Amino acid sequence: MKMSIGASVKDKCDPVGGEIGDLAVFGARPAFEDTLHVGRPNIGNREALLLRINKLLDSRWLTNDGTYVQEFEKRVADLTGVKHCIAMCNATVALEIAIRALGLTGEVIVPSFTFVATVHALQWQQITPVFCDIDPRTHNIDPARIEDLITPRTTGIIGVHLWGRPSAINELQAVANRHGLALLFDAAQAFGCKYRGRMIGGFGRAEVLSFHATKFINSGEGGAALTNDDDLAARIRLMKNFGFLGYDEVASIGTNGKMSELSAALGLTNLESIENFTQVNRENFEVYGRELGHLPGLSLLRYDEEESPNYQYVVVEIEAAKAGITRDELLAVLHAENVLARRYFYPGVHRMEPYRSSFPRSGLALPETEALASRVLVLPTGTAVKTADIGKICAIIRVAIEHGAEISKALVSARQ
Ligand code: T4K
Repeated sequence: MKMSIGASVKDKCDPVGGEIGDLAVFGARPAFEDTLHVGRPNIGNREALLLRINKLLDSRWLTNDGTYVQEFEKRVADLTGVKHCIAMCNATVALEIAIRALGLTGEVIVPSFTFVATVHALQWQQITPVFCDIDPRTHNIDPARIEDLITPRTTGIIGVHLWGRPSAINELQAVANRHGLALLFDAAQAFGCKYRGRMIGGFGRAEVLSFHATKFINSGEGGAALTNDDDLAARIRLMKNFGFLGYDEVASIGTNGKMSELSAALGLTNLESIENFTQVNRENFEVYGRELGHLPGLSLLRYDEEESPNYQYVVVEIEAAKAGITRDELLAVLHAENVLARRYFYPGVHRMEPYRSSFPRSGLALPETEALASRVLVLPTGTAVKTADIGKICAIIRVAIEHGAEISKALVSARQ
């Protein structure tokens, strides 16, 4: 009996012998009534959170280095084994403050294949970002390409631990040492992860974490700078609180980068569920791995257990020539089914403003970044996504690839 894609994908998750007319992108009913997102927040124990919020309201102390922020900083410092954790309102401000406290000026080398905030944090301080290409195997900055980019104006390097997978830290540190450059890590996605047996947080001069709603552990909005350097920590602490040393005494320029007590309450509560979040993420990842393992032209980015991954991102690369369908066509198929997969970090920061206008030719030196930006797709995971949903998502992807050429042709003619 011939089964249609609609029946198989949408009801049975078994797309044998389907017809492309049953896909929502061609007008059929979407597989999901409610949209599935990348980055639905992981939520810990509600009662524990409400208890904390009640105490907070009773205390009438809502921000400015309250007890929850202090406790959150201590927990994060203990967990990462780093001497100082300075919690802040988000990772973007934490990056800006760390960059300023490190005294970076002139030019700083940074990957373009990252969330735009990494680069904006430099530009915001009037520092010129110098884009470095990535290693296509790791998606992280390629240390072998850095020395060619160093000029007399270069003061630092920012490595990003993308998807929670650590950068080539030793190699980056060696380049930084050779040239007297400060090394800073954007560890926004890497909370809980390790590099060669040591927790992310204590590498380089400082590392910055994000606790945004979409992150593995969230505090709604939130971030932190981590460092083992006492002086740097003191400068960062001052800067995130207007430069105040005490009542009426301002020691330096500063801003308002403080984390609120409400955010810290959420962060502390979610931290208590860290093992559960990791387990759910890992199980989701394994289901994706089993279901998508052997599709032509699709490869799933793997994690190394030794690096204690948080599995917060399920990242696939689509090679159109083998899959028969482009990444963007697959994205259109998924979006029509209400699966809001994302093209992180398309098209690369160098193709976003103001960088596109300032450095119109930078793409020429970023072939790996440009190629990768056209291949990557990030799929929904986290505690809000059910195993059955993942089965359905994978069934849609299987159908899309099994009928890749046909779907591609139909989409092209629909556009004409
Ligand atoms: N460096 C790196 C490497 C980063 O990845 C990030 C943040 C930063 C620095 C800066 O950190 P923060 O300053 O934000 O602390 C999201 C996040 O907003 C962003 O934090 C994150 N990286 C980036 C990878 O993803 P967008 O532009 O994709 O969209 P957004 O925030 O609207 O959320 C994505 C999806 O999540 C939506 O489809 C809906 C869902 N969502 C979102 C929120 C906020 C929810 O379901 N509930 C929510 O509360 O950036």
